[in-house]
Amino acid sequence: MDSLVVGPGALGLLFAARLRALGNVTLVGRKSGLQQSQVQWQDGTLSTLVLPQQGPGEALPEPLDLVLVTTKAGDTLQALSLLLPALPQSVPVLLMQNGMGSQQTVARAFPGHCLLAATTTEGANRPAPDRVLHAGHGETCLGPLTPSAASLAPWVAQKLRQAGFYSRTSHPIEQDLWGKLAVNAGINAFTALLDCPNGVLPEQPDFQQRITPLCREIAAVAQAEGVSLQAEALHQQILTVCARTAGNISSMLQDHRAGRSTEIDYINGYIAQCARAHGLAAPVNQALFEGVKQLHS
Ligand code: KPL
Repeated sequence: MDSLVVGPGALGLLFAARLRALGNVTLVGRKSGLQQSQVQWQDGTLSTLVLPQQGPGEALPEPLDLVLVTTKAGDTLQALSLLLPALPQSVPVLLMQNGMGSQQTVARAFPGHCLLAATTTEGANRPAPDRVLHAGHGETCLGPLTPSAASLAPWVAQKLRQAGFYSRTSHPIEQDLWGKLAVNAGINAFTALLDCPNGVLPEQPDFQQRITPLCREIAAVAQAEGVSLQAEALHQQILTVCARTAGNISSMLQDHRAGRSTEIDYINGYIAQCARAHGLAAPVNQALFEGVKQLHS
């Protein structure tokens, strides 16, 4: 059975390359033209990925058993608005975006579809447009967003395992999405504002001054959303991720440097918006959100 990967960035190409071993894979991107890509695995093996490419408005290949969506959070609804009306509602659609808010918007727009969300720590980067590097093995957690997806979640996790990704189901997936959101909220905006790799962040006075109140805000908002998250544990986790990914340029800093719009609306912006909905104050999240918006303007 065939898969469709929407959003041929580094992560999309990485998953496409592994799924290719299980069946045909078609890539859907805004711009076509990528004929082939070299995928280099962690063990140094290099393989050439040649996939059919199509634009979002074209007819879908058949039969499809999985749609994987790796678009930027801000592009997801628009990309799926063109695709989902043409897709049988029973085909599982796995959303893999940074932050939160975009997955819930898609689920509200297409409640009859079999929608799942995932968070992954697989590392991929793209040193050149036609080159993808599997930078580090991670874990992919996935779970249902719409009721019809609940029974298919184990099957999707198994398919990803067969493709070579360590993956498991999680219910409710919101707990895992919040866990990743909270870590990104403590790293990404700071790296964009301070223009530094993740590993340099803990030495920065601005980060040192704001990280404790930021973690408290995030934990309070998470709790109001029914998610259990401890401020001190989060602080520790952020420092651990900074150390583990010391040389990384965060996705937000990469977007900013490349002049692309960032995912700040779905990270600190999402937390600030949830805080308002619960009548809570989130001044540090709000300041980081506004700071990154200003960078862009
Ligand atoms: O997920 C990330 C990102 O850059 O978006 C972190 C964890 C910060 C690693 O760079």
